[in-house]
Amino acid sequence: MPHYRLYYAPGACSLAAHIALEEIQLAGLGDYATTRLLLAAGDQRKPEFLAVNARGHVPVLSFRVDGEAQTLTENLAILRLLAGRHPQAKLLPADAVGAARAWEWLSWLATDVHAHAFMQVFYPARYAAEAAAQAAVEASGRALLRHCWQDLEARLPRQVLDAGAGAQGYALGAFSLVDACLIVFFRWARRYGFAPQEHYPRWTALTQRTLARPSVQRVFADEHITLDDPLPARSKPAVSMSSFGENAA
Ligand SMILES: N[C@@H](CCC(=O)N[C@@H](CS)C(=O)NCC(=O)O)C(=O)O
Repeated sequence: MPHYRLYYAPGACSLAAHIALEEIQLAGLGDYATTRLLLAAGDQRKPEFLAVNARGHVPVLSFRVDGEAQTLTENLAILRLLAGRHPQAKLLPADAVGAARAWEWLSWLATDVHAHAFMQVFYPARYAAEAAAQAAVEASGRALLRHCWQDLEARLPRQVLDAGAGAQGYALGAFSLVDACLIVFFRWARRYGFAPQEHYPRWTALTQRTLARPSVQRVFADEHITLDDPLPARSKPAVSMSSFGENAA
């Protein structure tokens, strides 16, 4: 049975891979252990983690293929590996069009939403040196995110609102990696004051359905997170372009 190790930070984008691994484990298809990093404490920049991923990012997945150790970085690559190695876990639609729809969502979330918009809100000091310019960067990220949330809500199918939709009440009908990612962004949106629960009924209903899954319950307990965790105060003011990681997800 395949065995994995996931390097993760609580509530970070690694949460989607954590949920995928738990789905695989609950289905009896593989097992995993975790190494926890605290981004606010700078664990991602410590030599022992940089030896695992020189980019200083979670998630990282380690596993063996034919006895040989492999280390895989990048969220989408990790999700792709887990879905491809464990088709019985049904983490992606089996048909080509359905799978492409999933990647349409996943790539948009990883690029436009995470790498482009959210990074400006998380780390304005990486984009500008002066406090006023940093405030403008953050405001730009927030405006982009509001647009993303409207786009996201409009693209979710109406049936996610049906209380009786059950196992077909997810973003693509059946549960998939898309839902595992959407709950990460819903939690971030709450923490950063976008109040998605007040403005986006489809995304909220979908999140509640995803949250009720045994895999998600277990992972949230394991990471010691909830949907309602408040944002901790920044440990340092965002004043330096070399100030990385002070405002983690
Ligand atoms: N391109 C990477 C980005 C991963 C990433 O940004 N991870 C964040 C957590 S959500 C991180 O580790 N941040 C630490 C830092 O930037 O110092 C991926 O998609 O996996």
